[in-house]
Amino acid sequence: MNNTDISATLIAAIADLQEETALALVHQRLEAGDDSLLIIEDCQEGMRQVGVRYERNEYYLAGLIMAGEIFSQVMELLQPVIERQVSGQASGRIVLGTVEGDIHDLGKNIVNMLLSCHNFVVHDLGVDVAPTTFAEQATKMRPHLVGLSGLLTSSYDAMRETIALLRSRGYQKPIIIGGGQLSEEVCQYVSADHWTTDAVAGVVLCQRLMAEQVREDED
Ligand code: B12
Repeated sequence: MNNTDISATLIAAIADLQEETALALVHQRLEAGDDSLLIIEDCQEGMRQVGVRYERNEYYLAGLIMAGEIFSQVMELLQPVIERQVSGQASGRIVLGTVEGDIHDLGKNIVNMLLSCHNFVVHDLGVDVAPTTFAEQATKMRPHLVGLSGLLTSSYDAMRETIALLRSRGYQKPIIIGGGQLSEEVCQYVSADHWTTDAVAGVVLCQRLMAEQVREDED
């Protein structure tokens, strides 16, 4: 199988909830020295297709749960490999969490892992985090960045409320939102500074924002 075929086969295996096939393909790609971050991208596309099938009533809640379990197992295989490969210079502190009412955490956990690999100190508040908890932790930890994750449409109001509270309590540093369904419109609606649908792009963004803060501190 060439690279395009194996990538398409992995996407299809996740979309079809074929756990054993998906895990075997991930093993195969790791053994072939394939980039772990590209493997995650393919799995993310498979998960997106699971979501589409759920919307079409081809899958029910059990399908989402199954997909979540497959993805967690894939991450168990990939995490040690990524932790060995990725490293960077000392960076800043970030408070991260999934907003109130939302329990999706697979994406947030990837962001946590990648940021930690790049020497960010990540305070992960978990899922279904109340705006007041974000605000209290931001006051206590004095992070350089705050990251909010949310995958549900209903999470946008929770993000908006969280950001309004953070700002009203005097937190002035950048706030980034992440999640597969986000857009520029959502970013504006919730008054976030930045948004992303991709963890790797999110890490690059965090590094840039940290570098800007270091430069400002030097001036
Ligand atoms: C797996 C899954 C679940 C699992 C989650 C398991 C878990 N531990 O997370 C379970 C079964 C719990 C679940 C529950 C529900 N789900 Co669900 N779920 C999904 C599914 C299929 C995949 C999500 C996922 O993990 N993707 C893979 C990860 C890696 O991608 P990601 O989260 O986008 O993260 C990436 C980036 O966005 C980014 N990122 C994420 N966060 C952050 C934060 C920062 C700071 C940064 C920088 C980057 C970043 O980095 C990640 C890696 O690149 C999606 C479909 C989809 N299109 O996303 C539906 C989906 C999100 N779910 C949906 C729904 C409706 C539900 C339920 C309401 C179903 C129900 N009837 O109960 C509940 C809600 C529960 C709740 N209160 O939160 C809908 C939401 C629709 C909407 N518009 O609101 C979706 C879109 C499915 C669909 N198309 O209808 N779900």
